[in-house]
Amino acid sequence: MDSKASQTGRIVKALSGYYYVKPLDASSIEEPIQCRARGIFKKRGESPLVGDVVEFEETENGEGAVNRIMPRSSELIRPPVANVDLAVLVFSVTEPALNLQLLDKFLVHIEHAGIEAVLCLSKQDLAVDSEDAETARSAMNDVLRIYEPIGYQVLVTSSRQGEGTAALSERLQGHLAVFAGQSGVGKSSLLNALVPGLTLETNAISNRLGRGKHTTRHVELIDIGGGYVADTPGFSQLDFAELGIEELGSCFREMRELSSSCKFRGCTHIHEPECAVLAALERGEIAPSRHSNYVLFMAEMKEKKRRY
Ligand SMILES: Nc1nc2c(ncn2[C@@H]2O[C@H](COP(=O)(O)OP(=O)(O)OP(=O)(O)O)[C@@H](O)[C@H]2O)c(=O)[nH]1
Ligand SMILES: [Mg+2]
Ligand SMILES: [Zn+2]
Repeated sequence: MDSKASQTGRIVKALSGYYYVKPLDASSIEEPIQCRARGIFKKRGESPLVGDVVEFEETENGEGAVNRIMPRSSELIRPPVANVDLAVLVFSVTEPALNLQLLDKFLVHIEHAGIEAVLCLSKQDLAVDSEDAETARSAMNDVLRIYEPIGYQVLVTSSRQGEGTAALSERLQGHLAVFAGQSGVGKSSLLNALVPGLTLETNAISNRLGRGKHTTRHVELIDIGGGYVADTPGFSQLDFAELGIEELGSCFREMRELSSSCKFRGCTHIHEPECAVLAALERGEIAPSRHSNYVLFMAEMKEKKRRY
């Protein structure tokens, strides 16, 4: 084939100024081509992202050059990945302990980005057999009880025992998914369980800090055969920088649906009379933890606004 011919591929990794591009028709085991980005991008203030579909051509010595970035369907800032269409929020049933506040924060970001979400409860084996088995089981049941009724799919997995990994793999088909979650919840371990022969580095939680130390350091797309997954160091510093206060309510999907029935337009669902959300909360149709996290995030956002 003419080495100058333009090809279409996907950036699967970015490292030290290089972009690693896999031709769209390549098999899942094929090595990506190491490419430089054309100077034109820098001039335009654009920069290729992992996940981008690009036009590239092969240059000398097996390397290539990225010529054009195709329009993106979505763009995450942290982690920096383009074209993500599914977020798998990974939370371990214990080690580290399940944190509903963090889970709701992730969901706010994902709803805001307009990306589909699946909740993955990892380390299920620890809910059967560990010192914290009882706490882990109750955390697991809470998640199923709160999130399934509002339309989030919940998958329970154990990388250690292979439980639920086939179902997860099936869910990922045809998607570019991002695995997000606190350090140490088992994101890389899950990917290793999904892809035969894959050996991403994993690490035990630092006991002293009670949390992981981000074993995974850069963003990379893993070809799972029929889909891509971005293993990421987690959404490390989640804040609400990109979100307007008036948008928060719409990021809680059960509240979004009810808000058109509130008496006041722009109702904050905190103190207003004839608020459909507060009424549903009263009737036990909205989980108290969801509403209280909403109130908390609202306060956090107001506080931030005051400080700047
Ligand atoms: N019991 C049990 N332990 C697990 C399971 N999956 C992962 N672990 C352990 O949890 C620890 C953290 O796993 P990782 O896969 O490195 O976690 P991570 O989410 O990729 O962490 P970062 O890369 O730091 O964000 C390791 O010690 C794993 O052996 C599981 O299904 N069951
Ligand atoms: Mg990892
Ligand atoms: Zn309201």
